[in-house]
Amino acid sequence: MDEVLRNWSGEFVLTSYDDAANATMFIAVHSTRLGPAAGGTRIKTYPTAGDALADAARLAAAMTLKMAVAGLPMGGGKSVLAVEPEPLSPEARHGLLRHHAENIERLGGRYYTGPDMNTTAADMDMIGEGTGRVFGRTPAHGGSGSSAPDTAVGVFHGIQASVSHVFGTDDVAGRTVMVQGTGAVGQPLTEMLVDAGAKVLISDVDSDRADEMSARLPVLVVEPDAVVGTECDVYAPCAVGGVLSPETIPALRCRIVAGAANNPLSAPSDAQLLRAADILYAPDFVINGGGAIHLIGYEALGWSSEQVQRGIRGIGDTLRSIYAAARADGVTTEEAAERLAAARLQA
Ligand code: NAD
Ligand code: PPY
Repeated sequence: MDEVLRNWSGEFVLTSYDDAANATMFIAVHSTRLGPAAGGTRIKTYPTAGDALADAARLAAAMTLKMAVAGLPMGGGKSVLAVEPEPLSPEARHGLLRHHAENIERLGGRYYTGPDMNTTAADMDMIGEGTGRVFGRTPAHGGSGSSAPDTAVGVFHGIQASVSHVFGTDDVAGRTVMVQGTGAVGQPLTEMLVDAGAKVLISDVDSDRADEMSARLPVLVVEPDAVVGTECDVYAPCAVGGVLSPETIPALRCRIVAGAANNPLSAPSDAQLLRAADILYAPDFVINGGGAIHLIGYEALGWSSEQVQRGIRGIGDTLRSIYAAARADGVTTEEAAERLAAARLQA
């Protein structure tokens, strides 16, 4: 844990333990430079508490970049509730989320939460019983509902911008796209790609999900362990992080990586490996910003749906300028995106 904190550029971490749920709780606040920190609450099982802290710290840092690049007046934070492998009872989950709400209140407005992996709008309603500092509640509880469909819209614009950079036209018709993970983001993304005439391959470790999609859409199902070696124009990781590593990058048979997954690089140096392999990489904190634009736009800035959609379309334009800057400066797209974020953070 000390190594994680020594190498982290963030402001502070609140830690606590929930006895009833047997859960170690972290709220990592990376930066409040542009406004109060915001970022989702992830419920997950980790090998050690140190791994959970490392995940929270890295995800919070990515939120700082995400807000800066999207031009949102918020900083970066993330919460991780590290649970045991056994499923939580509904009572223990409710108690854990209420405890989390108390911790958010203790931070006095320096951190706002929202949904992330394994948390839903209904979970945000429970957090909302104890704090108003929560985005993404159900509309019945005054929130803007799930941000996942708008995250998918942003990824779709990002795929178009990436295809345009590599192939000279942003038309995805006839392009082969591999969507890894057909969950809350992967499903609507697959539907948009099919509507636009792309050849879509899907994969999910939950085979029922993949089968349900292939029964109603013209898509082909790929086994989870075959995703990396599958030939395609665009690989869209929309499941877990860490899928791009020194082990997987040499096996990729795609021209573009552009998907929703947070932290798909196993380490920052993987961006260099992708560049050397002539694979265009859409930085995660740029292409998956649609959810943050939805949550902050509707709930903190009072935007109309036109304003939110304009913001989400901007993801494509931002990626185009990042790709142009990376080419002009001879750096990775990750480096070009980080420079854009740094300029906004210093302004
Ligand atoms: P989700 O939990 O709804 O869906 C993830 C899907 O991936 C599930 O169906 C799961 O079975 C599948 N999966 C897990 N491991 C897999 C593997 N190895 N191979 C194939 N499938 C696998 O999550 P989501 O909300 O769709 O989010 C997807 C990713 O996008 C996550 O990394 C999340 O952090 C990121 N993200 C989501 C949002 C949002 O608005 N939901 C915003 C920004 C980033
Ligand atoms: C993410 O986009 O990665 C999130 O964590 C979702 C989010 C965005 C903005 C505020 C709260 C949660």
